[in-house]
Amino acid sequence: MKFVTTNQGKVREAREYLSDLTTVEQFDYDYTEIQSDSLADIAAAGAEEAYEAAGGDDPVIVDDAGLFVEELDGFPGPYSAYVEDTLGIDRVWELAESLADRRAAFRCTVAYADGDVVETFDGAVSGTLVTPRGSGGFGYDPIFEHDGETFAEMSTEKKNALSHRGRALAKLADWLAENS
Ligand code: ITT
Ligand code: NA
Repeated sequence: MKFVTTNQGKVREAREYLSDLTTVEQFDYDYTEIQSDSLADIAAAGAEEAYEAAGGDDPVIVDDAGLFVEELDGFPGPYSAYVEDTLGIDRVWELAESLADRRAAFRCTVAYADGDVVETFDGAVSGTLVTPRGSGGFGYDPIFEHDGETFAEMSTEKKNALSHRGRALAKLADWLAENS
């Protein structure tokens, strides 16, 4: 299976999760992200496009994810990559520090396409925004704390066992086991 993404961190996590079922090869391609509030709609449209772009032979997955801050009505959500690229997580933390309520969630939709079907699998995890800590993971991991540890302080195994992506990949793994 091909994981169509520009993000190696996502691939590392998916490999760890799916290695018993299938190989996961990165196809480094920036699929078109449609403008939508729904990660599932973005991922499903992306998977269809990515399947063709990747050659139309192997099944593909794409993963659209974001950080949803409670007090900001879910912002940056689907715009998380743009916010990370323009501000960086240190400045996101400076903004979050001024909030009374620092609860947030990571959400993710993994979409699978094989030329016949498109299936989507959602995952979410709640946490709190904190001063950056840790050097593992990627993206917003250093400022996202769950149960006393930031995601950047956890091993990949531990993050996968708890994370939005791990939960979505677990659903994909169950579906693959039943349908392929
Ligand atoms: P793609 O090529 O797969 O799109 P991307 O990094 O642009 O890679 P998204 O469009 O899904 O990914 O944007 C997600 C944003 O949320 C981006 O800023 C990521 O760094 C961040 N993000 C996603 N999953 C994360 C995780 O598990 N931990 C920390 N940050 C995460
Ligand atoms: Na992207």
